[in-house]
Amino acid sequence: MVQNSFKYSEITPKKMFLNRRNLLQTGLSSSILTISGSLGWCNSTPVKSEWSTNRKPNSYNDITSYNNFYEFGTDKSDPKKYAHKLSTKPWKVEISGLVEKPGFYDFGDLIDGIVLEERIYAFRCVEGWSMVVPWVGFSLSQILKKIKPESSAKYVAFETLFRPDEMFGQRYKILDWPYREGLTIAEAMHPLTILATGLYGEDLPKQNGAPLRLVVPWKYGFKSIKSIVKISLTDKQPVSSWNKQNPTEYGFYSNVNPEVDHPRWSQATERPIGNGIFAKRRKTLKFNGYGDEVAALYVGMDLKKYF
Ligand SMILES: Nc1nc2c(c(=O)[nH]1)N[C@H]1C(S)=C(S)[C@@H](COP(=O)(O)O)O[C@H]1N2
Ligand SMILES: [Mo]
Repeated sequence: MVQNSFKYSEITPKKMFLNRRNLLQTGLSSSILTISGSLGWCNSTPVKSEWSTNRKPNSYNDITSYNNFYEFGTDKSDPKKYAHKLSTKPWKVEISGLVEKPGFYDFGDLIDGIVLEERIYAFRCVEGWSMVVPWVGFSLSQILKKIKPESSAKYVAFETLFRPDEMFGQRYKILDWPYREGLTIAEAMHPLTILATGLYGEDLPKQNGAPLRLVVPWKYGFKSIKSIVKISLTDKQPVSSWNKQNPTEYGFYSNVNPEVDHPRWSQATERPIGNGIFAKRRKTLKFNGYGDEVAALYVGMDLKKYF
């Protein structure tokens, strides 16, 4: 295993401590610790992946207490208060559509063998706020390789679970539930597109979309769908919940673009969360600063039309 990577079972420092103590108690410590040492136990803190930004991450508190997760209410403080009601064990993900290996995968089986990385990404919400988040995750392309899309597949569609007894927001017609999102195959295969399973080196808190959520850093935050239970490959453009709700305000592509304003507000600048309400706004960068990596995906497209 390479040095700057670590596996799902190894990311929680608490868990590692307990494992070691168990080993010590059984008296098998020396031999097993030697083996596991070579598997990276001593490298529990991942170094930045090559795709990470140099910008300073927001605090754990900022990232986990200022959220959009309408299934748990529309206030930024609601998800932290109510997301604990969601049960995430067991967790199955349905893989369907134009793939060679469809099925209901247990979360653990789906990510089995995949090496997790820390990806520090800029994150820009369509409402005008932004954060920097140290995600733990892996390129979505790794899952796609496992499930083998057929050549006719042109898009990847995602769905959040529908469970109104645990997610009280789903009892109200705020959106046409379940929350849905989609990407083109090229976007989904891009190495910057990740499925996150954690942040700050720990399992994903429920308010941030446990146990598995999408993160597409050059797009507005609403594309980064949380608590995914279904991934399907299609030949038609999938439903995107906000696009369906209000197509004149939210496009399918939703690339961060300071040159294309939202009909009701400018997208030229953003408010970084965490520095107080009077903090200086930042200029929003095209593709959220990831233009060198992703602009090639949209060559020849009119981004005012395909917003
Ligand atoms: N299922 C689901 N996913 C969702 C949302 C939601 O309401 N439901 N909100 C989106 C929006 S608008 C944003 S900005 C991000 C917020 O992610 P964060 O709370 O981890 O910062 O989640 C996105 N994913
Ligand atoms: Mo958002």
